[in-house]
Amino acid sequence: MFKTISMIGLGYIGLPTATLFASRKKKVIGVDINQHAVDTINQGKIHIVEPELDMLVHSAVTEGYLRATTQPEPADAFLIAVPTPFTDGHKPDLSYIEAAAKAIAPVLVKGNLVTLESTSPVGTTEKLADWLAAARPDLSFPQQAGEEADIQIAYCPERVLPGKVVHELVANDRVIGGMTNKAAEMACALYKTFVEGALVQTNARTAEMCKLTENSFRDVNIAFANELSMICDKLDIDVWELIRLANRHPRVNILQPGAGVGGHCIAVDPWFIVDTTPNEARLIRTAREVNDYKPEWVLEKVKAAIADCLAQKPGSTMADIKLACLGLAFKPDIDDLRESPAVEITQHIAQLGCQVLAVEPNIETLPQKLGRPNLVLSSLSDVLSTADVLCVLVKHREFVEELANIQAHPDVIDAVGLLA
Ligand code: SAJ
Repeated sequence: MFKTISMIGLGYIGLPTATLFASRKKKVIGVDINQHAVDTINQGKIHIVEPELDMLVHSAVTEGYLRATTQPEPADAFLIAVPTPFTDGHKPDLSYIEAAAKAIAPVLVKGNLVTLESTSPVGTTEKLADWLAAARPDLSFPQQAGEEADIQIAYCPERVLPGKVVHELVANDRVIGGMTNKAAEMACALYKTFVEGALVQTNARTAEMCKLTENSFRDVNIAFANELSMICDKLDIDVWELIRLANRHPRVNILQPGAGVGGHCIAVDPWFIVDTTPNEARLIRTAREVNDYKPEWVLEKVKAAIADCLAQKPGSTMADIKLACLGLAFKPDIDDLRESPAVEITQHIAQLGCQVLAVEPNIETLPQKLGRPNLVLSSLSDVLSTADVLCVLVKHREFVEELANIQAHPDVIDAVGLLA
């Protein structure tokens, strides 16, 4: 049914998905507005970091199954995996989806399937259908012709973990939300090309809500752990021991407190629910607020430690204090610093005026936004002997391996339970 597949958006989800179709010998046309990404992919290389992906892209391109371009071309199925960020005030920004709809509309033909993969507020698939219908009055769409529509439309969210994308794209179950039954059937047939997990059919609105629910579930549970960490600090109780003990109950499974919630999904998606149903989504909103507050709370701990250092060294100034931040990534063992609470905390510490030594084993140079004279990238061994205070912000493997040495340091703020 699907000889040619077009993927609109070749980012963290679009490129691996396009490549898996190509690896199953489908002709795949990848479309992206980023010329650099298009050129890199056409050379058989990748512009993002994801294990296994480089080899897969290289063979897909050299064998002629995957090709990237900036202009959409006709295909049997179109998948849209473009960003859905939020604007100020936590309002979802659907402009990338709208632009993708306008870009593919001219090349649609009767019999095509369009599936949206981007995490989206409930009702977005219907909006996509409206944008397409407005651009192509000569074709019929599900909101007009239902099962008989010329173009069928479905919502099929991804649920893969960065760092394990290739494996999880193949292995995870997938929710397939059709605007019609026919759309769901067609989308199932499409994803069966490479998905080994179950393909579970529902309607588009439920599938949209399902994606938001999964990430909100995790956010609410992390917020519970973060709130416990702040309560326990007040009560002088070791939260890590507390959670270990509570989790011995057969029906209790508390997640881990940290420096805050980062990444592009869990800290964003719950706002899409809050935005649509602000009066009802009270717990989901509060969880977001608790998690967003956690970096500020860690910063207060750092300020108190610096004040202690200054008190112990009479005559010293802020510029004399050396503070090491262990970890910058948004979670352990990845190099991704975007939307990272550790970066946010490190920036604020640097603004205090002390010398900041950032230790991030997964990067070679500091990103531009961290470029300040009093902030340098250092090695763990250096900071162990030179820093006045260590602040552990991410539980990277390299820090766990050096646990004994970190533990031996006289002044450690541990936001992630490394020492627990
Ligand atoms: N975190 C904690 N404590 C924990 C677990 C996580 O503080 O116990 C923090 C992490 O340090 C990180 C943030 O939460 O800053 C998010 O990390 P994560 O590993 O929970 O999730 P992501 O953002 O890498 O990926 C999530 C996943 N969703 C769920 O687990 C429900 C993934 O399956 C989704 O596909 C992805 O969002 C997405 O694209 O939506």
